[in-house]
Amino acid sequence: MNRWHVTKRLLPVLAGLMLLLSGCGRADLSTLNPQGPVAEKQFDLMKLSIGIMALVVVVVFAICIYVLIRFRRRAGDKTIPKQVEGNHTLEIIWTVIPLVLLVILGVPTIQTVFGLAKDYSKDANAVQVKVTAHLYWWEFEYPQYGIKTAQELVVPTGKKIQYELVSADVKHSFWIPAIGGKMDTNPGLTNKMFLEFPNEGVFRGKCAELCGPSHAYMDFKAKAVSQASFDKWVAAMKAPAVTAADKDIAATFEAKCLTCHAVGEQGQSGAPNLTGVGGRQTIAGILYNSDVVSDPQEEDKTVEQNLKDWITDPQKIKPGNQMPSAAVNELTQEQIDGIAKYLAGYKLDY
Ligand code: HEC
Ligand SMILES: [Cu+2]
Repeated sequence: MNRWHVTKRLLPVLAGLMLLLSGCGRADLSTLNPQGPVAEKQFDLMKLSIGIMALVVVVVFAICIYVLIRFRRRAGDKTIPKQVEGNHTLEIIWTVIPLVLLVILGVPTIQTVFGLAKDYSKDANAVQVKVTAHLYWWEFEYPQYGIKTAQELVVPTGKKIQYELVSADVKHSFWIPAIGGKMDTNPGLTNKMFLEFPNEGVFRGKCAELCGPSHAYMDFKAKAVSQASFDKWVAAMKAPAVTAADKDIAATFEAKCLTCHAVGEQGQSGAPNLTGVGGRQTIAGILYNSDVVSDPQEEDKTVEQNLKDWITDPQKIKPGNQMPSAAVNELTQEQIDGIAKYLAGYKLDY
């Protein structure tokens, strides 16, 4: 096969790769399109290290190719080339250059790493959030306000958000690619990190540590809103819980669901707090609600339908998660529909 043939075959592969990579850079998802100062600093480090590595590769390959061609053995040449073993000048050159490169790489890296490790937990202006990772959902507690939510982390723009990160079970990792991270969550050990959200918007969060069969579905959203909206949200979270209008549905919900879940102040919290769940972008972090957000890349179902699907068979959607199916919970179709309708209408105004 001649060279042109090989190139011709590689072209579609390269074109495909380009197409694939052009998907990178989504402002709500990508480290390559940072949306906050922390992610920006991390991106700067990536650019610096990739730049240095690329430079080394180019220079080394260029010298290598030049030497291969320029000093190749020509026909009839029997001489032995000049030997450079133990040449001090050369040895100093190839020791000093990597040393300089490492210093260029190391100084900003250490500066950034220590800068990003700053602790704002005593800063009265910072918003404190305690993150607890569970198989396969995220709990967000705001100790300053005495509220807890799940799957959708609501934060005000322009403030330092200081996180305390732990896990309730196995090791997970908290990551909002466009904003910053990632940081492991461990059982029994608290990690700290701060992030900043200069712009309003909804950013996608991920678990970045293989934690079980539904690891890839362990998504959450970080919703950055204005300070006024945030205050409204806090007040709405603290308001008395809204119960189902239908008495039977309210009783079923209390008996079958509030054993694990909480709405408002009632119930326990071994499961996501469901206060205002109907207004969240997703159910369980992955089922997009078409009436709250329209995302052409995701399946388009209304929040009520997503709730029905989830309550009916959560194991089908997130294998291995801790919520029992409707069959195990002994719910009739009528009860499922009633509860889904109630929760879909449970929205917070902020
Ligand atoms: C044994 C405890 C348990 C019971 C009982 C239970 N759930 Fe759950 N539920 C969970 C857990 C755990 C999750 C988180 C699953 C995950 O995402 O990994 C969850 C998730 C959910 C979610 C998604 C929440 C979100 O933030 O997106 C909804 C909605 C929900 N449950 C509704 C119900 C309803 C309605 C009932 C009663 C019919 C119920 N659950 C009964 C444990 C329970
Ligand atoms: Cu995880």
